[in-house]
Amino acid sequence: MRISLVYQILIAFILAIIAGAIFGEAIFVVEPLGELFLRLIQFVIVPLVLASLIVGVTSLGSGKQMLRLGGKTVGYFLVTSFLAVGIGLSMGFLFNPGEVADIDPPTEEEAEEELEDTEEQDDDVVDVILSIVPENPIEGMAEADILQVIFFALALGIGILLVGERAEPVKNFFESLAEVMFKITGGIMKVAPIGVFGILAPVVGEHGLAVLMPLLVVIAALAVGCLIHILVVYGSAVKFLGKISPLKFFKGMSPAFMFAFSAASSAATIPLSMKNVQENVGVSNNTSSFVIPLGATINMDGTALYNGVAVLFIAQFYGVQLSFLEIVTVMVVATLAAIGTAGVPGAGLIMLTITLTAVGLPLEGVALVAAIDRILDMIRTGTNILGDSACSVYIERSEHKDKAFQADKNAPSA
Ligand code: DAS
Repeated sequence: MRISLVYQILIAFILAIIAGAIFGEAIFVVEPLGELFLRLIQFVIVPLVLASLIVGVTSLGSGKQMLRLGGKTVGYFLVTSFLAVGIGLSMGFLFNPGEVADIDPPTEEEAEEELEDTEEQDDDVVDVILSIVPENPIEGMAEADILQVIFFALALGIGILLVGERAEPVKNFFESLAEVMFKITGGIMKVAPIGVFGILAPVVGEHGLAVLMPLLVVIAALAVGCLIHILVVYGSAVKFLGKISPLKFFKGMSPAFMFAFSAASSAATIPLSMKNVQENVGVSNNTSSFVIPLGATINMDGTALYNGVAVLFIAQFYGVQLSFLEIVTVMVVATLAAIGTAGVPGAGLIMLTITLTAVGLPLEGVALVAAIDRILDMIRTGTNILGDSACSVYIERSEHKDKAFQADKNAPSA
């Protein structure tokens, strides 16, 4: 009897928690399994995003269509991220995590070293936007800088559109490359449960279950906030904008959600998100190959929501009262900074320093939440990838109207 991928991942997830709790740090012996799996995923991401995005763009038709599509997509991303920060702040006020978490504030030097390794990665929003344009596209691909790969793919796709007929061989090349990459991805996904076990068991082995106690309220506030955002914002977007059943959407996206939750990386989930949204939800390859990679890189609703919760937790913990204007500042900064967050583990923690700085909160607070960042990252990353997929449902309906959600004839089968 074949157990479907989502249940295999779920079983691996539960076994990882049990094994981590039983064997503690000894479970680190399985860490290479997780490392190997993530490397396999990283190996396909750049060629997959490049080829599928070029295929997506070149099948969009006129350049005008591209601009309209990009505008709609980014507009949707900003609105949902802004709503997410609002929900995060509301959870912070509701759960009051800073009042109940009876842990000692980090010492000066603890906070110092925590900040050291986040400082140099801090980019302000202008730098992030400028860095999207690659000085050398090959270097951008070699460094797996997804934003630069996306820029390169968009440029190539639009170039192919503008050249027209004579660029047919280039277009055909990328179409077959996309087909090959999807086939390889499908093969790699078969070992996802082993990868998830190798990623997760050491996390539980290191932190144990007890360490979570004092920060459980922060985790609960984030989890409830993300659940509300997923059910209310994404459920409504899928139902009223995409005009498809939210149940079908959530069920269809569950393997990708489980994987994103376990791996805490939107980038690593791109292949599986695209596979699920195409095969289980019916979003066309054109739409998904544009929206999913872009969303996995610049749309981080879970991370924006986490900012709302974490900023309030730290303010409460240090007894700082935020003014209305400071709350609005947090909402704007967290929404924009979410664009700069990379789809890799731990990126949200770096973004938090931008928001804390914007409202003058003690940066030592970063050291407080760093201890459980991996757990928080799992929740926000799972939310992030659902947000990207919900956007692709809205774009599919908006671009294809009543012809939306047909099984995409020319989609590369996995
Ligand atoms: N782990 C990031 C992602 O992959 C999110 C974050 O760190 O906030 O989406």
